[in-house]
Amino acid sequence: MDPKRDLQTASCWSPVFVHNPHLDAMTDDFLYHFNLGTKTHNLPAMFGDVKFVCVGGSPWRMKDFIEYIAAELDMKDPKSDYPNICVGTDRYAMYKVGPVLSVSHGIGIPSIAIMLHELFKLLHHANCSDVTILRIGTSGGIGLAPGTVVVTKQSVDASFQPKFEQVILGKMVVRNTDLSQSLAEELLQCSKELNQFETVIGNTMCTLDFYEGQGRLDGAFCSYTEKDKQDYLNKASEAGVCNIEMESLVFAAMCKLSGVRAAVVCVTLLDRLKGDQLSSSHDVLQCYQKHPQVLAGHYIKKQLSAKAGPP
Ligand code: R2B
Ligand code: URA
Repeated sequence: MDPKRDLQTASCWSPVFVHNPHLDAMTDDFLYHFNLGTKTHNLPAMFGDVKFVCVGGSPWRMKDFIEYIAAELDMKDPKSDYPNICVGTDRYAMYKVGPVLSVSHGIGIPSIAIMLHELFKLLHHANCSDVTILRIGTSGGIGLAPGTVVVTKQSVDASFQPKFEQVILGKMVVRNTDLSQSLAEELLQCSKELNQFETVIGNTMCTLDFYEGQGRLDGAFCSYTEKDKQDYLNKASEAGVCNIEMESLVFAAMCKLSGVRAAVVCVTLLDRLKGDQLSSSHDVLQCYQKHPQVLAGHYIKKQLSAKAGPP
């Protein structure tokens, strides 16, 4: 690997960047969808020690994750039920234990993009440094056994292109979706150490919709055949796509802009070559959804013990 292409691995002090000159002129900044603000909250005191941020679609799953990581890090507080830090809003949920922050992002690019704008400002206002961010989520797999975890090599759009396009002031802006390759390799190594479930590194296709956008045959509308669907998914597979989800493009683009090391770790809930419906039992799906949490937990524990040095 060319070290110049993976500058995020540099071990020097690395802040969370925001690139917005207008912020300097603001005397206070209210993060509306978190219901947190620089005037109303002491953000450095609340969040200054954050080193790992895990984000995922569902608020329940992110609460589940904070309970899991608290137990893994021996930081469980018998008196605390891990209150949602974003009280007074039901847009996103946020939980914290020690250096780990767990935040929900809802479904789709617009939802996660809004959350990430406010998250990066929060980390910036809190003077956080050397932050790693993981999206721990779910996806549909292509030719993989359900339960397999895919660590994203590159996030691609529905035409298999590694770019995130957004209209800003009426003009198309194209952003790079590179993720840290070294972090992806470290996560793969963690999975080998755990030896609990299959993990692969591959491309992840990010779509704007769960049904027609992912070539499903079971939406309210569909104008293509089963063969058209199979041809499309096979083309995606030939382009290196291992799984399909709905947030990784903007996640990768925004993490790159803010200079934080980032990875996308999604479990596959079904094999899309075999079907479209998520009809496995609740227990089976719950079990699959634990896989990214377990992998993130192992990675975080390993990083913290490496930092603490030998006992
Ligand atoms: C995976 O699962 C959700 C859709 O069910 C979406 O947020 C995603 O990326
Ligand atoms: N999430 C998706 O976006 N697609 C799937 O098929 C499963 C989960």
